[in-house]
Amino acid sequence: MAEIVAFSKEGNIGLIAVNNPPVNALSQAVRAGIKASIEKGNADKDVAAMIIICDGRTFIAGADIREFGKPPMEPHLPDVCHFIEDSPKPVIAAIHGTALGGGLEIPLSCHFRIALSSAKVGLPEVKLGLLPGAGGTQRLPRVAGVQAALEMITSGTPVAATKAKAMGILDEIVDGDLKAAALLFAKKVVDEKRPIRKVSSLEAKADSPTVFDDFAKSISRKSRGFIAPFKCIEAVKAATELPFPEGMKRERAIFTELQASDQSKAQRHVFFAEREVVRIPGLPDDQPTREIKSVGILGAGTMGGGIAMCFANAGIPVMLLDVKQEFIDKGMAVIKKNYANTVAKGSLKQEVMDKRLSLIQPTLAYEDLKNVDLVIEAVFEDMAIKKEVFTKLDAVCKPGAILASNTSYLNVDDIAAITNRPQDVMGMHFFSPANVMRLLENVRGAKTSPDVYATAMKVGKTIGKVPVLVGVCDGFVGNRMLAKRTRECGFMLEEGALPWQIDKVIYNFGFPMGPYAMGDMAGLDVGWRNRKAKYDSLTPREKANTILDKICEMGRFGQKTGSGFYKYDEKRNATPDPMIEELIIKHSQDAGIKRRVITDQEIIERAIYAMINEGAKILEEGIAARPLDIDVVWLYGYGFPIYLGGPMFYADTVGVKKVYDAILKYKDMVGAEYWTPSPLLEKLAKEGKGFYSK
Ligand code: T1G
Repeated sequence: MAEIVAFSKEGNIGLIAVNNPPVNALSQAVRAGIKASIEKGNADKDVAAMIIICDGRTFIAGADIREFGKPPMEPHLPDVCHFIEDSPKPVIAAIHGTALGGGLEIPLSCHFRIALSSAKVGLPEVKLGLLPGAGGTQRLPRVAGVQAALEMITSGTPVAATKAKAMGILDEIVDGDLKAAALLFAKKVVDEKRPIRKVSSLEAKADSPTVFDDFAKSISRKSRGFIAPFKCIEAVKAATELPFPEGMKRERAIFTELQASDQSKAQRHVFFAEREVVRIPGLPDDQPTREIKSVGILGAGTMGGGIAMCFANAGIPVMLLDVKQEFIDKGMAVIKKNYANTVAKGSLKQEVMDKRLSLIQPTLAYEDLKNVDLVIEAVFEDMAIKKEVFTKLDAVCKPGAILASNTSYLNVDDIAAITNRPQDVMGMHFFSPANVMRLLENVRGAKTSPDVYATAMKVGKTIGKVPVLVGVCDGFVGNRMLAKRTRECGFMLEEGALPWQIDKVIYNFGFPMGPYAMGDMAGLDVGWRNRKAKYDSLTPREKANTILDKICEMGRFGQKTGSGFYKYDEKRNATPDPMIEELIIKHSQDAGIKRRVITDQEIIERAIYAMINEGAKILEEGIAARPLDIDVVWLYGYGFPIYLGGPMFYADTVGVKKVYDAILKYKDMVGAEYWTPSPLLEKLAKEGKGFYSK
């Protein structure tokens, strides 16, 4: 087994090579190995300087996140960094790939830093609910300045090597053989007797007395609800006010506090869940999949066009089919406009837009789909139409082509049954706007073969989505749980709450918008149509809750009609509408419901715990294989706050027993048909366990 940190010599230069696949994370062995190698180099009289370099695809990608929450083991990373910086012989970091977190803190404690031009450096700890805990908040402002350090540390966004050099983080950019370039650089340092430069001996100067308050204000919107970004600012501020050793103590204190916080535990959970979710329990990691070299998309509407863009963006040719030329023209115009907007914003080059557009081939003929490897149908949500389309696809498409429906709730098994290839049929449910939202619910039918849904998971990753494998039921995972939140919010309107109160509570919980503002944005007619489609399956109380019907019957469909639950000015700014308040109050009177004060806490419990209970049922039924699948659906499809980790992780944070007790309370208050605890949730509560208990 190759050494995890190997020390060797090339002439009078000591080479410290880290080899800890897959990303050279700073496990205890790596930390100890680096420290031991520095000792060895300093003890060797023939060594004049040392280089820290990494094998594999990237320089160190940070502390080993898997070690968090476990008893910390020496040597601690800050001490390793001090040890490097205190080396009497020059130490040079040679960076390739992505030097992230502790992977940049190590170079910052070195005396010189060089990188390949293709490299990136960053401090993404804030995305884990942390801050750089090995001197990053103290050294980065000393080399790059306070403003740049604040931006890098609170955003967590890596910077390209060229920009990092301009910021003063890197001393040299090299190309080709990094090791050879590093040896050359080291020899220069030695021959020119360049003095040892300790970053900690530099001064971090605040650009203005209000720079920290101003910066906190500037991120308040995008960092709403998060704790770590504002703690990062505190730590950088300390670098300008305290001597280095005290600043390090301040950084360590804040890091320790954040590491123990619920938010960081949730964000670390999300980091791993997003990677684990593509692994299908029961299928081998090397499960064979089908090659997808070209795709057919049926329906050039909003969804079809967005899906077509996803594949074109990944360089996969698309045949975009619709039944009328005018639909094709409209769809292509929307795609062009979307790309043009991105080009105008400067985040896409014109030639890339042109390339992507050239990959989307519009057509009116099913015949043009005969050679594609995958078809995704995104036509009207009507079973009869879907069956007609799949009958045609079954006749035209080559054997082995995968036929997928983008349906958001129709039964995929019924669609598959209309074809002669049910094993090749499944659902691929994108979320609108499909070219933006990262969630993809891959719906495996009863007869879908494993290599088909394994292919869909792989394709999902290829087009930059976060794919989750789900089973067939009404609404799959996301919309099935959303329906419970919608129901409870609708009941609370009848019982005493108003739309703007509910929206405010759900917004403050951490969602981007409350349900009523969201409905107004999506169009109330969509929800109204769904309600009518499912009317027969509703309970008497759900049927009698006609608040949405009354609003829609007035033609108030939301933003697009100037009013819905809210009224909108010409800039679509929403204001509560007294007329809606009167309508709701009259509805309660007519329904004989005595209105009462509904607390914010009750709104959270009834909206979120109803979803958690449904999530537990989804797990019992095997519609989702793991709680992390449900969390990922809600994090990436519905904007569930990342710092709460998703509904099932949040249930564990609150305590499943507490959730269970609340469900029993609402069972009495609202009724057993809505609030009977799932057997799984009851079992976990009684055993004092959580959904993630080992
Ligand atoms: N620790 C442990 N495992 C890690 C890891 C890490 N830092 N980074 C990645 N992995 C695993 C990952 O789970 C996956 O495992 C495999 O490596 C490939 O990752 C004190 C406290 C580096 C850009 O936040 O951003 O330093 O699923 O699929 O798409 O200040 O990984 O194969 O079993 O993501 O090529 C700060 C996190 C840590 C960087 C590569 N560093 N990693 O992306 O591969 S905190 C980070 C990434 C810290 C100090 C603080 C990405 C990547 P598996 P992958 P990728």
